[in-house]
This record gives sequence, C-alpha cells and structure tokens, in this order.
Amino acid sequence: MKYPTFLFASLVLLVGVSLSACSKKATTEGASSDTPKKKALVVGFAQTGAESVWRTANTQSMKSEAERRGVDLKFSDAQGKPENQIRAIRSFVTQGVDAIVLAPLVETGWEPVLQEAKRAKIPVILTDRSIKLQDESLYVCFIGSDFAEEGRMAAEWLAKKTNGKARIVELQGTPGSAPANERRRAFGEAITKHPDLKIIDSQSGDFRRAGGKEVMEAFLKKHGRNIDVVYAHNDDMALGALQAIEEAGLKPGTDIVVVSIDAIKEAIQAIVDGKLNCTVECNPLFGPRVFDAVQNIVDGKQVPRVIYNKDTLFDSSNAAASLSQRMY
Ligand code: GYE
Repeated sequence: MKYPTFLFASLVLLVGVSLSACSKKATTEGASSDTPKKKALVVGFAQTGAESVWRTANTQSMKSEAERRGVDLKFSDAQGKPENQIRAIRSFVTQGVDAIVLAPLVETGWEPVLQEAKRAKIPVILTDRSIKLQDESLYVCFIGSDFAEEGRMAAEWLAKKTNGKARIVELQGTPGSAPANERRRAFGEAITKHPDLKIIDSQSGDFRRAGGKEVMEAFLKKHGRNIDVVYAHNDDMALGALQAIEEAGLKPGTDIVVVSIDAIKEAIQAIVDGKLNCTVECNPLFGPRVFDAVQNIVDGKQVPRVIYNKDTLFDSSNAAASLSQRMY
C-alpha cells in the first residue's frame, strides 16, 4: 500500500511544520498552554441520489456523523447519473480532499476516475455498493451490506412460506447496480432448489416507489391472477406494488405474497398491517463506521478490506415488536 508511506511522510512534514510553529510561538508568547488545533478532515462523498427512503436515511447518517466529528463533508448528489458521480470525484481530486467516499450507482466504468484519485494519492472508500475492477488497489475498503445474503434470505423465507411452489414476479433495482445484480442472482440461485418456485416475469422499477407501482400495474395487466408472489429488490418498489395490487382490487399480503429488502419503518408498518409479508433488513445507518475507517486510513492504520453490516429479517413474527425502535 502506498498510503501509509505517503501518510508517514506527510506526518513527518506536518510534525516538523507544527513544531517550528510552536517554537516560534514559544519565543513570542512564552511557553503558554495553547494546544495546536487539529485541522478538520475534508472528505468528499459521492452519493447516488435520493431514489428511496433507504437512501435518504443513508445520506442523513453520513451528514450527521460528519457534523458530530467536525469533518468538512463535501456532499454531492448524482441524481441517479453515474456521469455526475464521476464528475464529483474529479472535483474532489482537484480540491485535494483527504479522502473520497463513493456509493457507486453501477458496478462498472470506474477505473479511469479512480486512477486519477490514486495518482493524487487520495484514498477511496466504497460504501453501500460494490464495483468491478481490474485493479483492486483503486479502493481501500468496502463498507455495506451483503446483497447476495439478502437475496438468499428472501428466497429461503419464501420457499418456506409457499411450500416451495409459487409464480413470482420480480421488481429489480437500478440496472447495473450491485444490489440489483446480487439480489437477483442470489435469489435466483436459491430458488433453483425448489423447482416449483418460478420467476415468471422480471423488470426494473429503478428502486423507486413510482417505478414499482408502474411495473406492477403492467405485470397485473399481463399476468392477471397468475401472480402468487412479488419479490421486490427494495421496500420503496414493494410499497408502490402494494398500491397497484390494491387498485387492481386484490389484497396484498393475502392474494399476493410480497417480499422485499431494506426494512424501512413504513415497510415494517405494512407488515403489521398485513399487506407486506417479509422484508430483509439492509441497514443504511453506517455513517459512524465510514468515518471510523476514513480516520484510520488517514492516520495510516490498517482497515479490513470488507466491512459488512449485520442485517436481520422481519415478518409477522417480529415486526410489531421492532416498530417503535426502528431508526429509519
Ligand atoms: O436497497 C435501495 C436503494 O444500494 C442498498 O439502494 C442500496 C439500495 C437500497 O435505493 O433502497
């Protein structure tokens, strides 16, 4: 790793500079008690956008933790466009931030801009979503959830609930994003153990509530009563689908089983109301972990390459009891 060497060199330089500054002070003001002020960390955060309740909670967690620590956070909202994220990273490099935190919208296309950050010796921390790279040295660590595990948990819960027999429609997240790819892949793999669990249709609702509703309306038109289950890659799309199901005169939760991922408070409430059947948690509140990692990296310490959040599953057995403590 190049960072520790670089950091050590900068530290030596910094200590040198502040020592000479101190001695100057000492001669003019006497050896008084003033403690040198630590320079605030400057961190650039390239967020995907504001597509879901999950995302808003994640942004909030990052901003409030930065404020609590006195970190100067340069926040960029890419509004769902990877090219905006690339532009944001470039501008963080130009500004010479201490570290860059990236929540990558999609899995591919990052190599050139991350090379630029590397050349500028700015460490990159991936959060939330992973990426595909030839050169794995382009980021220091990843902090987020295990999307494959979430997909598997949803599939296994569903297999039990339906006794291994159901016609499933799938609402996919943003095309090309790690959560959409992994939740789809792992769920698909897990249901192959149950030959009568079949995905009869699958389309993207872009992780948005309106997207979930629209796609579900189209599914209902196309498949009528032949849909037993909706598997949504996030709660916002599932909540949109609930509306579409109700507007079609059907009862979500009973006529059609609905399974999703995120465990936002509204989804837990929908379980309590009997409309949603299950949601696998994907915790967005990892601001503290991100800034711990940033600080350690800037201090030249080693950090684990992958830090996964611990996620649980909610259904009618535990939703009501958890509702009052739900943080997002
Ligand atoms: O599930 C969804 C959001 O990347 C884990 O993105 C995140 C996903 C989350 O918009 O709600």
